[in-house]
Amino acid sequence: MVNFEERRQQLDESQKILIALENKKVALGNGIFDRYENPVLTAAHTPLNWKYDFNPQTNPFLLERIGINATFNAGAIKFNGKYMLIVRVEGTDRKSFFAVAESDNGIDNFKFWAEPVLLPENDEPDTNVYDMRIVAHEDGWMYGLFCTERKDRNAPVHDQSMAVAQCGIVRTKDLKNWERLADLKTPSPQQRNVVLHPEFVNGKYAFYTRPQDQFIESGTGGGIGFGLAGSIRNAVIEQETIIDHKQYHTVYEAKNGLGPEPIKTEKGWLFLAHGVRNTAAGLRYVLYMFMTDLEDLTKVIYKPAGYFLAPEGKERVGDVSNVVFSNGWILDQDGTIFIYYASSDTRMHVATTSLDILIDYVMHTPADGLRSATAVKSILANIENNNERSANQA
Ligand code: M1P
Repeated sequence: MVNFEERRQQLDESQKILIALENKKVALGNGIFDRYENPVLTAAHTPLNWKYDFNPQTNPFLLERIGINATFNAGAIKFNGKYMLIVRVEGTDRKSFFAVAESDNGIDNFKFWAEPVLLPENDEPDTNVYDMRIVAHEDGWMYGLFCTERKDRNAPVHDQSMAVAQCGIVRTKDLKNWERLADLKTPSPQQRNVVLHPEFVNGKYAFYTRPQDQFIESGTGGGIGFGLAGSIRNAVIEQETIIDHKQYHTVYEAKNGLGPEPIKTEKGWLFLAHGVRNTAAGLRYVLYMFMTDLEDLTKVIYKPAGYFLAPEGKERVGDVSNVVFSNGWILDQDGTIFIYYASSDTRMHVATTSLDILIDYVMHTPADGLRSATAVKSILANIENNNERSANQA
């Protein structure tokens, strides 16, 4: 017979140890960012109170009654001096929902708030909600843009997987009370990875979109789009302009999508996005960066070749393996940037860097010449520079 109290204490103790774990930088990275030894959030970090009925009468074996499968794709924001993650928590029933977790230093000791977010619904209820980008807009609200997924009404009876993804919008002042606004309307039949620009553009709300023909395949759509809406309560984008296209033989060949909201720098707006390509082993998701003009947000002015961050080691394995995905980062006043990314749709990690380093990275990393020969020429130019420098020093 199970010793109820003993088991409860063991569960409590093991979770306390997990949450208290100190996170250390992995030594000698590529100089562009630092990885950390431990994930910042896993399914095991979710409160035991969500999962266990602690009444010995109704749960004499102290069984887990509600299973949590994964914690990933978190939006991020600094609020009241704390690093807040609005996490996509996924139950064992495949339903995702949002929950807030906070940390004092952004690196470790992330702790979930006592209750998950019960998101208000519109007339047509969401079947699944995920991947919130939380943005402090200059209008004074924090907006959460997320994917709302519902069954495709036109799906034939034999197909139970056809879905329609659209962008849901909520806003809050305290991350506790959420006001649901109308879903975003765009010309595209499918939308995921929609992000609100933090400033007004020509007096309008500006959005980054990702038009797609189908739920998974981008089809004739794809690319990171940009559009304006006069209202945020009933946001309608009449016209989407693609600012960053998917492209043959790149890491964003199959599709791409914006990550968190862009960061304003003196050189331009800095973007973190994900790129997807297909392989014999399935889709591979990596992160890449680019910068747009300060005045013309649709004009990409710098774009380093290839990926910025790709799944490594244990990150490569999970529910959807070979995936990294980021929809949250935080810029501190001292210029430190905390990049929150999920690996393989399973757990959350942090990488740290600085604004100066990322600006240097986007401006001075060679662009993709789109051919093997141009890749070799970049290396040869680098060797020549190094040789010249060595010769001058001799
Ligand atoms: O499974 C990888 C990712 O797939 C989707 O991203 P995208 O719309 O760019 O293909 C999303 O479902 C995302 O949540 C998930 O991490």
